[in-house]
Amino acid sequence: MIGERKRTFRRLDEAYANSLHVPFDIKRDRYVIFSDLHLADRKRGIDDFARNEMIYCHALQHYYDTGFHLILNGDVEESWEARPRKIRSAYRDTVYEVERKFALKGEPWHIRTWGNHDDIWANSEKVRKHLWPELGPVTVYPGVRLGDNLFVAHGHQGELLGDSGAWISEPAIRFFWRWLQRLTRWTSARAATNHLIRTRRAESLYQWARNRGQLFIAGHTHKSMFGYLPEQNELINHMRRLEATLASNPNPYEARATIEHLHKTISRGKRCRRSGEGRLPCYFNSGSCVHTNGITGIEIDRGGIRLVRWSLVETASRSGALVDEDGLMFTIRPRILQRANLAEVVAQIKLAAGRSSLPLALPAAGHAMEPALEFEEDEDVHAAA
Ligand SMILES: [Mn+2]
Repeated sequence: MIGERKRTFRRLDEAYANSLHVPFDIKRDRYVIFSDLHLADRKRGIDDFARNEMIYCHALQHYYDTGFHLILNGDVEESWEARPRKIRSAYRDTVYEVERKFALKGEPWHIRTWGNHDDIWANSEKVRKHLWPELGPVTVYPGVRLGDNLFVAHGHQGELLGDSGAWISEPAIRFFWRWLQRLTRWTSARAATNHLIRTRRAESLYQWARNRGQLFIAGHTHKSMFGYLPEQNELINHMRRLEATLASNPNPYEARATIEHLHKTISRGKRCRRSGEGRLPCYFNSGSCVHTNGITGIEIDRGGIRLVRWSLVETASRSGALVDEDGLMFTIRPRILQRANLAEVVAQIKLAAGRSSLPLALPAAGHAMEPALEFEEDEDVHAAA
């Protein structure tokens, strides 16, 4: 079996080659990117989105009113935990209603990519059956390219356990794999909850972006990122903490593998620093829409790139305020967490790619991809889980 990094690179190359390519005007275009809504059926314990529903709808309406294009970058529906029909009826009049406004304007005003939790959309029949009634005739892609230097994809590609078995070529085994995952909820949101897996994932996505000379905007890890990776100190602290608690770790095998990986990453970082290579601002992550209070997303706005958070903020003004059970008044507000000049960031990435001796050739468009999941989902199996 090949390593996770190699597989990630191969999978991302495939997604890139099969992505939607949209012309991009850096000076004029406005895009907002959200991912990881994990819409389920509003049941407690499964549906973490429900608490942010109002914030999300409010934010989307704002972007619609101000002329933004919308990219929903994977894990929109939590199809491992709930049936598409139930998700649709739970959010028909709110989430889908506001998304439909973008969809009605057509591409590229509305673009969707699939992630691991909603990879049923890799199957166009399923899209037709479940999304068309809510959104009209939309297409879901493995990724989207804005111009020649910006790439948006979910970021689960090539992950050993998070890629939902799409890497298994035999349909019957793939089916069994998914069934097992549902039954045990074993790997569900694994990358999202385990900090160290998340760091490892981010590192692979970063390396791909760097090697390919792309500004890569992902989701999947639920950890928002703005053009850089965790500092060395943060990695060293994690490694030490993990080493110190190894004896009581419920997953010692994984912990040991992670320590080894962190060790390699830290030494590589030291080498980079010594050679003056530094870190390139090529990896961004929109975070998620299932934070405890609020949602995070990435705005690409007329030459700027920003990481924003929309949340409930306490207010003293009664007008337009939302009131909770305790009589506290709230309003929904966006806050810019980080911002940068997009042209400068892209120039930096291109410069580094030009200097690099790594092969930068991209696969030709139309490069063969593995077929979408063909099997019918067994809904009874899921009900039993
Ligand atoms: Mn994901």
